[in-house]
Amino acid sequence: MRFLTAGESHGPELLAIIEGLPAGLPLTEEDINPWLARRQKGYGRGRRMVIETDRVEFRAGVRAGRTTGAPVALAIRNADFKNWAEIMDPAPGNEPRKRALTAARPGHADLAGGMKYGHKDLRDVLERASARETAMRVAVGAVALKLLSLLGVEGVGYVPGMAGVWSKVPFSWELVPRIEESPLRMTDPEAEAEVIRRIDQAKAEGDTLGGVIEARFRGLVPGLGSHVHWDRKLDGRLAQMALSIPAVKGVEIGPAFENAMKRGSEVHDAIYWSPERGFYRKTNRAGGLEGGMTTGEELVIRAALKPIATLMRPLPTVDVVTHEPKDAARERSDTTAVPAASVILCALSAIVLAQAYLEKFGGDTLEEIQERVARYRERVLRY
Ligand code: EPS
Repeated sequence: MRFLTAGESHGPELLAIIEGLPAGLPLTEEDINPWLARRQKGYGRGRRMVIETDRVEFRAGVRAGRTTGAPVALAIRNADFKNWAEIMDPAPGNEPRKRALTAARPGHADLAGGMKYGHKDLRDVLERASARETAMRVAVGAVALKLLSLLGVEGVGYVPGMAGVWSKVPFSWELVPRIEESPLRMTDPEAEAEVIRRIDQAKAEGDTLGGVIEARFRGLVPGLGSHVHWDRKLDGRLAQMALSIPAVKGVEIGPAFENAMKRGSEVHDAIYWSPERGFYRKTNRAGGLEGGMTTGEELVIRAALKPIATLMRPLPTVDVVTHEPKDAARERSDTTAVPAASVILCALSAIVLAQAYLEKFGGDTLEEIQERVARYRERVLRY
């Protein structure tokens, strides 16, 4: 399964083509829209999220509620486009450019993208560098999550800590309804109240906040990915996907940075066997991956998000046209998008996992894949 996306933040719409999905996958727009809604939520978002109500539209590859095996084409309209139609018009003209951005924002793609592509209106960079693009990738991820759910796999994204405050309530699957209701996708109401206070304060001071996000998956078969070649190792593939989320600068599988400071005997997960469960672990400090493959335990992936680069009290920069010192551009933006990023991490990790399932069990129909997964589960239990 592969996919491409296109679309600018303030252009008419976001687009994707997914190729390689099996035929017979039950799929409606309502499988995708709740994930788009989750991604739009979160305390600390800006006014744009009031303008948008993201909804996916199928443009190809789905008939009568099922995939046909043909490429699936998706679209999400940008409601804000009506306010940007002239500025985003693809026709020649619009010179001198309205709302041109020349004061590159430190921490954003503006300067490197401008130098690389030769743009002097940095809007030509920011329109595609914008995290708006993640709306479409979450739609693709929701399709992957639908496929995974029919193979017995469930995923969730949440926020273990942000704005300098760690949750004191450890994750458990029983807390998922709480996470879904939380304005910050946190497990701990006390930590949440403190973070909300800090978001209000940062907003009032024209500043922004980052945090740590985590995605978990349960129900995975062991042996997804491979140890035999570097580019098939699942941890490497998950890390690339995680680091492709705007503002993500670090990633770990399980408590990797904590593990790094301990002895091996305190870190590795002892192996047990029972006739009902087959091979299993009582601990999961490996975060569900060994040797680039799933162990069958829960997969735990964490990522670090730097604070958003658009500051309302801007840092010094240099104008790319005049070369004069200037304050960095102020663009409407969010104070923080950490809760949304946790949904994005879950959806994007699901794409990698769905790809790994399709590689291992690939068939032309969902039924074929389900049969193969069931046979493999039996085999692994008897191993
Ligand atoms: C973003 C800036 C803001 C965010 C946007 C990401 O958009 P705008 O400039 O239109 O106010 O709201 O996020 C989204 C639109 C979204 O759907 O997540 C940026 O500069 O990356």
